[in-house]
Amino acid sequence: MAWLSTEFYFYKGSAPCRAVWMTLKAFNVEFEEKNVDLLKAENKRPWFVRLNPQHTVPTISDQGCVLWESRAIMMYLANKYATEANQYLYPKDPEERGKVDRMLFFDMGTLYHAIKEYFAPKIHQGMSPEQEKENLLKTSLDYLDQFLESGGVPYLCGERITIADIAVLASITELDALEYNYKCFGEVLRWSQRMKENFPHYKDCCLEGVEMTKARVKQLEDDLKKQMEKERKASITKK
Ligand SMILES: N[C@@H](CCC(=O)N[C@@H](CS)C(=O)NCC(=O)O)C(=O)O
Repeated sequence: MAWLSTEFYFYKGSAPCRAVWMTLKAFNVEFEEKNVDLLKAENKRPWFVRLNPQHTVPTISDQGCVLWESRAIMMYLANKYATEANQYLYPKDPEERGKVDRMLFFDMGTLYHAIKEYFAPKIHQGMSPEQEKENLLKTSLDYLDQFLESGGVPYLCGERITIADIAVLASITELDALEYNYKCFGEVLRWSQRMKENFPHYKDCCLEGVEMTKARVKQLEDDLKKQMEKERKASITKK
């Protein structure tokens, strides 16, 4: 039988991909990197759509098991690859696990959702975000701040890092990439600094992707400015 490896389809400029990448590293999973360039629409190519009809990254094919949805992949990797030494990343105890799952779902449905909604015009067109959508983002960051404050522990679910911290860190790196200032959420800022200092895979899995997004947004903003200037000149000439 042919050896089936773990393939990781990803794009470094994607926050959910960074979450899965950090998780693969945290559980010491050996994997093959399969870069899918979203800017070249490689995710829409027939071979990829056959693998994942939703054509999203991250996607993994783990010994033939194909999964997408970053947080589901993270839970799967933990279920499959955790050892005694790193089981704390996704505890088995139902109450402890429930708390981790709660944060994973908060990240998906509230925090990352708010980030995506607010920044969509900037990421896709280099346009300023809609101010009214910022309220949703601020509310989500405020919730996170309160969770951290009332928890009174260094990480989201206790004394040790879990996959919930990894997922939320990935979402926060999107705020870094979009140069959004979250300093006024003091607990979030301190927790994110703690994660960046103490989680060993942060730099390798996040920094390049953050810079990619920064450069891409700058390019889009410059293109938009040039386009607007061209239209302005054209309208003057017409008059
Ligand atoms: N909820 C999904 C979101 C995945 C997602 O939307 N990925 C984006 C990149 S950040 C993507 O693949 N976009 C391309 C597309 O939807 O065609 C997850 O967490 O994995």
